[in-house]
Amino acid sequence: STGQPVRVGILTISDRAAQGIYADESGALLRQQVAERLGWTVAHYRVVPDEVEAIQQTLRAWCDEEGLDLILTTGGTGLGPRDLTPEATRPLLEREAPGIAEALRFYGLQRTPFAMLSRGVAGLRGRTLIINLPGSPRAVQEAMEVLVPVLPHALALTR
Ligand code: MTE
Ligand code: CU1
Repeated sequence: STGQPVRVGILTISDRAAQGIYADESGALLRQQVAERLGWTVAHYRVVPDEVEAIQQTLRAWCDEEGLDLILTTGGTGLGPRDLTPEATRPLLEREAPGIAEALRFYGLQRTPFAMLSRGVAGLRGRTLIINLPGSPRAVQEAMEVLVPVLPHALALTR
């Protein structure tokens, strides 16, 4: 471990939030949970539309230039024609961590069968751990219940 503060990026992926049609509640919730429950620094926060180029540009910059420790995305994991977050994320991962995505779906499935509709992926690009979360605030809340107890150990391994 480096002793340096953990730096996190929060990326909301939503056409409507990017257009300002509604407030980004899920991103706000993630920022709050990362700060309050994990005590980590939200170094970057951005809202982009459901477009592969915009998603990949942000992920590349935050991994390759900023060297963030963790990126949590929210939204764009479902079955809609513009749900492209997994397609944008997967080719950037150098090593997948499928157990993280499996755990999120497993926990969610015990609360709603709709959890099976999320196609989110997780893994490492360099030393940056990237995790796709579904878009709704409820799904984000449930995902953080799974992730908060595990992330400190996960990042102790990458740092
Ligand atoms: N996972 C949990 N834990 N709780 C939820 O309420 N909602 C689901 C699913 N995963 C949900 C969840 C729903 S309704 C959908 S459509 C998919 O995530 C995909 O959501 P997204 O397209 O906003 O990423
Ligand atoms: Cu849904």
